[in-house]
Amino acid sequence: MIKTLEKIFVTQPMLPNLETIQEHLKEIWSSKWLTNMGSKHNELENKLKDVLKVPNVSLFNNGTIALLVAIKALDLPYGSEVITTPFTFAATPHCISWNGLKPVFCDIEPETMTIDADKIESLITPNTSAILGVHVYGFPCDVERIEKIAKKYNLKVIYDAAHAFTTEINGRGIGTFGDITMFSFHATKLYNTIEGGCLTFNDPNLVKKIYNLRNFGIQSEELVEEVGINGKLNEIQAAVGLENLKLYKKEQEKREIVKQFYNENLSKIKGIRLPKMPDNTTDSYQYYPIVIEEDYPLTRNELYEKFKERNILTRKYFYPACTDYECYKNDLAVKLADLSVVNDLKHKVLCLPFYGSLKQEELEAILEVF
Ligand code: T4K
Repeated sequence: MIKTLEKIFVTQPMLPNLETIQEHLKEIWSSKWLTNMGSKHNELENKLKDVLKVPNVSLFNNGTIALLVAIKALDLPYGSEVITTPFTFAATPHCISWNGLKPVFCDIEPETMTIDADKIESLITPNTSAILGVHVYGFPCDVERIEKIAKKYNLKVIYDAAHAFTTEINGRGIGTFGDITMFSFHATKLYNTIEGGCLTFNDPNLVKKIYNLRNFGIQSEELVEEVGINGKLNEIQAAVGLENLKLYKKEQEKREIVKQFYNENLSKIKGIRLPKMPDNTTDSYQYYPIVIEEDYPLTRNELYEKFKERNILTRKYFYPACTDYECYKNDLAVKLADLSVVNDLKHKVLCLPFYGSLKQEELEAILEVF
């Protein structure tokens, strides 16, 4: 008998103990310093360098503004083309467009669902200035191949690591690849500051540039050097971030148990494919995507509806693909592009509920739906 449960969401935020936040609030209230690179903000920025294994971290008020600034900081020629993936959240191509650049959409790999490095070169033109890869669901892009292509054609590389908090390749922090990497700390992310995000980068010359761009381009009281924006993270959110830094490993451990439960049970079901993380890579535990193949008795949409009837709210990340959006679909390059893998997988991927506080009876109920 299938039970109807309380709603089960695709994710639930990790929340610090309320008393610890109240302590932070008292300190913030008495200091009267609420934002603009305060002490909690700076402490968090420093701590994140170790957590992410990167030399430079710049905190932001959300991942989207961080990505906008990352692209802006690289001074790409206005109107030039940035090769990216359509299998991502809207923020990725929109940040390219908001910078006055053109997103050129490349197909994805069937296993990692990241940008297909084999198909990038055929999209390069004299007008290409950068590659923007997304480590979707925490699966890493083929960073080595992308670096080689970028070197050969003198292109910048930006990574959207919104889903890849603490992912490492051979022990190296994912935020050290490419010119600049963006992480999101939105409430739906494993590690959150309610809203927030950061940029990581190796080049010390970018420190001042990114600092200025995040703060209206202001260098000092009487000097404005850049066309900047307001990307600052406030002290209350930084406090949430500091407390969540103490909790994220435990949350990852709990998600590992959920992952093992799913892996064990779903690998036995014909027609359900479990995409595999490359061997040398650590999981960020952000999402648990499955692929509903043709030999499963239901389509992905039918399975999604069946879950919904039972109050289990899975998500079709990323359907529609960005190339289906009204603002991109009529572009001639999109109409002519080979996007066969994206156009197949966008109908097949489903993200299952994935968070540490999922109870055993909820996991059993999820399994019963298959
Ligand atoms: N690049 C990529 C690849 C991204 O995935 C994202 C964001 C970005 C860039 C941009 O980063 P940010 O600017 O957001 O930092 C959510 C998030 O809003 C978005 O951050 C995220 N990607 C995207 C994949 O997912 P929705 O529209 O699915 O969110 P929503 O409100 O439907 O939430 C999903 C579920 O999470 C809810 O059903 C319940 C749960 N939830 C959500 C919130 C907001 C909670 O339990 N508590 C909450 O406070 O976009």
